[in-house]
Amino acid sequence: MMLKLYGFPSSNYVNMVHLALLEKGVPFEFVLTYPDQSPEFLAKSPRGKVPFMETPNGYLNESSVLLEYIEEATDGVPLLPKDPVEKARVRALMKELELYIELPARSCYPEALFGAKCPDAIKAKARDELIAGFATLKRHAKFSPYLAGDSFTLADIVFFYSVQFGVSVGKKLFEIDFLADFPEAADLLQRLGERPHVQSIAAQRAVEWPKFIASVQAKYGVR
Ligand SMILES: N[C@@H](CCC(=O)N[C@@H](CS)C(=O)NCC(=O)O)C(=O)O
Repeated sequence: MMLKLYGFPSSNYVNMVHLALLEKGVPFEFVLTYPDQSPEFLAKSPRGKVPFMETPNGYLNESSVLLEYIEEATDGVPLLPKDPVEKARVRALMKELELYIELPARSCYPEALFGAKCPDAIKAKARDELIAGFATLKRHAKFSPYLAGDSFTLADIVFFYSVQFGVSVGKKLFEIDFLADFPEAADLLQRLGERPHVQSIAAQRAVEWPKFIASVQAKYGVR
């Protein structure tokens, strides 16, 4: 059975897993799916979220777990180093990006994307966390020339989606340009953006994006 990835193209988390499959050259099927809380959906993805995957041995969920599963269970271009310490270093970067950039940015995403008001206390917390998150990345990432060293890894995939999101939240909500004094990150974003698979995912996202924004606006009662 071919692996199936369930999700929609406007989701950063879905795109990370989608990009890993494409970069590895693993055969898979993309099944356009929007999250919901129905019993049928929750039986496949227990928190009602995408992405999730169907494997020959059942369903799996959580993007970081899917990235690791794809790496371990399939052939193709390796996206993690073999050496346990080097591998742990890549995983540390992935975790820092998720916990300290993606998640704080996400806490304010309705305001960042379409102006629904985010409570001030949450905004203040997100601002502090994002500042610390970008400082962490600056300290830890190698940019030589990829995030964790000389080869493209899963950390570059998480970096590409989470950092762009963090930068856009910084600009829209806090008037902070997190790339202004971080040319290495700006340069890596640009180089990653030129990869053909990144561009094909971006093209699919661009088609769906207006519809996605309209649906979340409806959900938040904006406009
Ligand atoms: N921790 C999850 C987060 C996934 C996530 O938040 N997905 C969003 C789409 S970008 C979703 O399905 N949201 C629906 C919901 O929260 O009800 C992961 O890494 O897979």
